[in-house]
Amino acid sequence: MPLNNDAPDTGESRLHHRACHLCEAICGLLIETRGEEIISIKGDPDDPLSRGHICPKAVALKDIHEDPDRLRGPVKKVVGDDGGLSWQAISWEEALDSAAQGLVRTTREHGVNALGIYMGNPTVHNYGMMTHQGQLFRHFRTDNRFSATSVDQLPHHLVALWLFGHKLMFPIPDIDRSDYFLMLGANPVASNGSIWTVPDIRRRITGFKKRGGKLVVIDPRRTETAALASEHLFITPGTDALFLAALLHTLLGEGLADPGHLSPYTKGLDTVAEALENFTPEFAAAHCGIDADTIRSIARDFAAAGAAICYGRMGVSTQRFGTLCQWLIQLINIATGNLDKPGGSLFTLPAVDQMQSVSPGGFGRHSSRVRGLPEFDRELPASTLAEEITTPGEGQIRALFTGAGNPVLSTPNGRQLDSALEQLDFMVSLDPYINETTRHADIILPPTSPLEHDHYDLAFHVNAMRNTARFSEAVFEKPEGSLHDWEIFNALAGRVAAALEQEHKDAPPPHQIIDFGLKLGPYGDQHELKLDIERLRQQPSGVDLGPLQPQLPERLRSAEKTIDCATPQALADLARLRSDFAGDSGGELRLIGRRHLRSNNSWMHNYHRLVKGPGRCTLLMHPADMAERALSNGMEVTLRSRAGAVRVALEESEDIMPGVVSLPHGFGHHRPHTRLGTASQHAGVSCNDVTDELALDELSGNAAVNGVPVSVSAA
Ligand SMILES: Nc1nc2c(c(=O)[nH]1)N[C@H]1C(S)=C(S)[C@@H](COP(=O)(O)OP(=O)(O)OC[C@H]3O[C@@H](n4cnc5c(=O)[nH]c(N)nc54)[C@H](O)[C@@H]3O)O[C@H]1N2
Ligand SMILES: Nc1nc2c(c(=O)[nH]1)N[C@H]1C(S)=C(S)[C@@H](COP(=O)(O)OP(=O)(O)OC[C@H]3O[C@@H](n4cnc5c(=O)[nH]c(N)nc54)[C@H](O)[C@@H]3O)O[C@H]1N2
Ligand code: SF4
Ligand SMILES: [Mo]
Repeated sequence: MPLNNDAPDTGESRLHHRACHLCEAICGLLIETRGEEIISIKGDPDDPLSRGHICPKAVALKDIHEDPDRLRGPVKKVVGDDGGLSWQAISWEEALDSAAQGLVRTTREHGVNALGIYMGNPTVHNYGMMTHQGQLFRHFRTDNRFSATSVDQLPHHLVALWLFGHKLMFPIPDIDRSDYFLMLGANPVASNGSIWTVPDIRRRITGFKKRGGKLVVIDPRRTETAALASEHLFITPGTDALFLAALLHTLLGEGLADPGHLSPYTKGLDTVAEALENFTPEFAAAHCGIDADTIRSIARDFAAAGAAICYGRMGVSTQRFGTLCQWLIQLINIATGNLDKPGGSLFTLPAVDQMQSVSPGGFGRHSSRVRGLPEFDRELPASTLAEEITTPGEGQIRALFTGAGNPVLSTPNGRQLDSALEQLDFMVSLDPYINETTRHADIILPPTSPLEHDHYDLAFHVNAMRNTARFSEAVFEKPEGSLHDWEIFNALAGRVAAALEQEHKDAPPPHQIIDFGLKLGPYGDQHELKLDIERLRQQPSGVDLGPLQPQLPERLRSAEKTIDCATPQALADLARLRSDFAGDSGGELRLIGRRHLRSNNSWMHNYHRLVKGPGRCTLLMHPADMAERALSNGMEVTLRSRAGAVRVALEESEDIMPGVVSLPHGFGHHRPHTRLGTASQHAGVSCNDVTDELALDELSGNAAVNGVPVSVSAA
C-alpha cells in the first residue's frame, strides 16, 4: 500500500517524492501511484540538484518492482535424483538459519579466511546495505573480501588517500563555473556521470559551451559525450598515463605551473618535475596517437584558462596504468591552481559527512594468498577471486557470500570464476535475482524492492557537483513477510554471532543512523539549518546547501594538512610506465568497453522497455580494420584474447579508433539455471569472458578491462 500520504486509500492517486537510485546522478522523481499500481514516473522539477531531469531508466523502477522474475522470498537450490537443479521456496527462518550455519561451519572447519565475500555496485546505491553490512562481516574477520571497487574506481580512492589523506576526498568538476574541461575515459552522456554526481549533464555541457567553455574529450571512441565536445581526440587505449605525463611535463617545463592559492600547503612538485623529465610530448606521441604539438597546445590552453578541469573516469581507471592516470590528473589540477577553486575541481561538504565517520582507508597491509596482490581498504582485487577459490592450501576460499553483485559477468575472466564457483562447499547470495552468479548459491536471500524501503544517498551526496540533502520515504509499504537488505544483515549477524559466541546487538534502522549523522554533520545541531531527518521529511524534493566552496587546507585529512605531490608509490610506478613503452607498441587490436543509456552493468536487461530494439551487444570495429581482415558488417566474428573467446556480431563504425574494438559488458545471459526471462532472450555475450584476470594496474591491483590485446577473425 502506498505511504507518504496520510489520506486513506480510496482509490485516488498519490504523488510520492523519490530519488532514483539506479545511477550516480540520483535524480529526483515524482512517482504517482494508485493502490498497488505505479501510474507515472516523472522528473521532480523542484529537486535542487536534478531540476526535473530524468532518463529512460527511471521508468524501469516500475518494471523492477513488478518483475515476476524478481524473487519475493528466499529460495534454496535442490538437486534432484536425476541430477537436475531446481529452486525451492523456503521460509525466512529456514533460509537465515541455514545460511548462517553454512557460513559458520566453513570458518570453523577451515579457518576465517575460508570465507570469501564479494559485494557489488548496488551496495552503494542502497544506504541500508552500507550502514548494515559491517554488522555481519565483523564477525568473520576474513581477509578474503572483494568488491566491484577493484574493477572500477580503486585508483581514485588510492590517489585521494595519498594526496588528500582520505579515500573519499574526490575533487568534483565544477562544470557550471568553468572555462575549460579536459575529459578522459568518461562518457557521462551515457553513464550520467560517475564520481561526479551531475544530473542533466547534456544540458550542463551545452550551457558550458554557450558561455564560451571549451570541452576536449580524449577517448578511443567518438562517444555521445565526444559528439558534444568542442574537440575530440582519439587515444590508443592504455596510453593515457603517457599523455598526462607529457601534459604535466609541459606545464612544469614551460613555466606554466602555478599552484597559486594552494602553494602554502603544497609540496613535492619539483620532485615530480624531475621524475617526468623524460616523459616528453614526443615520447607520448609515439605511442598514444596524439601528436606532440597538440599535447603542448592542450597544456598551454589548460594553463591559460581562467578556471579549468581535468577529469578522468572508468576508461582511465580500469587500464594498466590506472593509478598513475588518476594521480597525474590531480597533479595537473593542483599544478595549475585549479583544485579547490570555483570552476575547477572542489570538494563537497555533505550533510552526512563520511570524512568524520568512515576510516580514511589503507593500502597493502596484507596481500592475496596466491598472487600476492595488495589489499585496499581491507579488500583484495576481484581479479584474484577465482584463483583463491581453486588453489588448494591454507586460506583457500570454500564458502562465499555475495551481495548485490554479479562477478561472473562483471570481473575479468568471468568464465573462469563461473566454473570456480561450482567448486565451493557453500554459497549465500543477498540478491533479488537468480542471475549468472547467484545461480551458484545454495541459498538466495532476496531483499524488498527498492520502492519498498526508504532512501538516503549516503555515497552520492559526497560526489555531487552541488551540496544538497534529500530523504525519500518508501513508496510502498513492505509486503508482509519480506525483509529489507539491512534487516537481513541484522538477522544473519545475530545468528552468526550466537553460533560463534560473540557479542551482538542489532544496529538501528538506517534512517536513525542518518538522523544521527545529519545532526552531527556540518548543517546539523551546530548549524542554523539544524538538519535532521525530520527537516528532510518536510522537504521531500531535497534541501539545497549551495554550490561547492573552497575548503582547503582545513578539509585535508593528510598529515599536517599538506598536499605532498611526490607520492612515492606513483613515482616508483613511472619506471614501469617507461619500460612498458620502451619498445614498439605492436599491431594488436585493443578491446574497450561501452555503456548505453538504457543499460546498467549486468542487471537491467530483464525489462522489455530497456532492451527492445536492435541488439546492443555488438563488437564495434573501424572499416579499415574490417577491410584488412576481410570482414563485413553484421557478420559473426570470434573475439579472442589470452583468457578466452566469444562469438559476436560485428558492427562497422567510423566512430571507433582504428586498431580498437568495443564490446559492452554485462551481457551473456544464456547460462542455465538463471531466472531472467527477458534478459535471456537478449542474452548477448560476456565481454568479461575475454578480459584477462592477469591484466592489472599492477600498482593498485585494479582490473585492466580496457585496452585488452585481442584478435578478431571470421567465426
Ligand atoms: N569489461 C568490463 N567489466 C566491467 C565494467 C566495464 O566497464 N567493463 N564495469 C565495472 C564496473 S564500473 C562495475 S561497478 C562492476 C559492476 O559489477 P557488479 O556490482 O558485480 O555487478 P552488477 O551488474 O552491478 O550487479 C548488480 C547485482 O545487484 C543486484 N541488486 C540490485 N539492487 C540490489 C539491492 O538493492 N539489493 C541487493 N541485495 N541486490 C541488488 C542485482 O540483482 C544484480 O544481481 O562491473 C565492472 N565490470
Ligand atoms: N547507462 C549506464 N549508466 C551507468 C552505468 C551503466 O552500465 N549504464 N554504469 C555505472 C557505473 S557502475 C559506472 S562506474 C559509471 C562509469 O561512468 P563513465 O566512466 O562515464 O562511463 P563509461 O561509459 O564506462 O566511460 C568510459 C569511457 O572510457 C573510454 N575508454 C576506454 N578505454 C580508454 C582508454 O584507454 N583511454 C581513454 N582515454 N578512454 C578509454 C570508453 O570508450 C568510454 O567512453 O557509469 C554508471 N552509469
Ligand atoms: S540519470 Fe540515473 S538517477 Fe537519473 S533517472 Fe536516469 S538512472 Fe535514474
Ligand atoms: Mo562502476
